Amino acid sequence: MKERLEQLKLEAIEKVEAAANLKELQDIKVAYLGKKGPITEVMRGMGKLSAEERPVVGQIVNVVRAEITAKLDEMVAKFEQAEVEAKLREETIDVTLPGRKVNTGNHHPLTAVVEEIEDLFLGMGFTIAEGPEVEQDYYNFEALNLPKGHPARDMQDSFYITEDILLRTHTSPVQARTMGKHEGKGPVKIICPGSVYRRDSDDATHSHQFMQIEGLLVDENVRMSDLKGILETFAKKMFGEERDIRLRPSFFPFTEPSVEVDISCMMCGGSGCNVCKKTGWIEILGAGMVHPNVLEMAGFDSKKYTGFAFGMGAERIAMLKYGVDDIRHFYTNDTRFLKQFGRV
Ligand code: 2U9
Repeated sequence: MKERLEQLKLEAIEKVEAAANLKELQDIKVAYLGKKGPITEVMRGMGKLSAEERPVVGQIVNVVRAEITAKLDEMVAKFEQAEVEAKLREETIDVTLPGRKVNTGNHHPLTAVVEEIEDLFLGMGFTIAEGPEVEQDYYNFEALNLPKGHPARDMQDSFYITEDILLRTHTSPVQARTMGKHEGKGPVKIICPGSVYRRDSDDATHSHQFMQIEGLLVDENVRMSDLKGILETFAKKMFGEERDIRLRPSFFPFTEPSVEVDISCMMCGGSGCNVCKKTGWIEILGAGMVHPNVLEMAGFDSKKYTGFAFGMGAERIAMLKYGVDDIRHFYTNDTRFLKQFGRV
């Protein structure tokens, strides 16, 4: 029996040492030390031994069990340690790795330009006025000296919703509404940014929806020279101090006299290039002195009050400022285009 136990011990220890993982160790433990194992079987047979033999064999069984258990514990500890080490290796943080890029996003170039223009005029004492994009015919046309039948309010150019309601074709109705609220008392000094809608075919320079920024100053003694000074300041701040402006006669129903305003070419400095079509000048906006009819319709005494107004397309300004060659880039949301502008 003693030899049998010795044999079992050696066999078990050999298997424990050859085990490849914790699962195999557990199986060996059950196989040798479990209730159905050979050692338990030996212990069961001890009843048949003599009184002298029993404590001797019992002692040997205890030693064999203890040695197998010790070997098992040693190997379990080894595997557990190896497992911990592997896990630590796997979860090691390489503090020298570069961090993940955080996408912060940026303003849409059009938003950036509109905000820049707003800031510029706020700095010159203007306030921002807004109004509805779905507008009454009266404010969009009539109040701006464009009576029914006037060629400039051609049905072809406007999105009508009913006979009297349309999508505004310019932000001028905001000025008309604001003047009405002043009840004939100046000053009115506002800029009106916002979306406008025209039944145009979209191409590189036209869009059926675009952003306008218009301005209006109505007070006593407002002169054309005030308009020129304000627009010159705007042009220099927006396109560089070395820019000049020039005013060319034009016609708008709501202003008299009316002008178109050119800026000296920011590409060639005025010597002539492809951008300015060899003229040295680029048109950036329209303007004029508010027509007396418009003042009167808004409740202002045109003998006491005069005013100037101007209007520009924000896309055109952004295209000139950033060298964008197609207005549709602003609406197609191609991130390759939008990302170029960074946080402006
Ligand atoms: C009131 C009185 C007068 C606004 C004006 C222009 C000239 C003008 C165009 C520029 C390019 C429109 O976006 S565009 O196509 N605008 O040329 N706008 S004066 O005059 C007003 C507005 C409101 C009560």
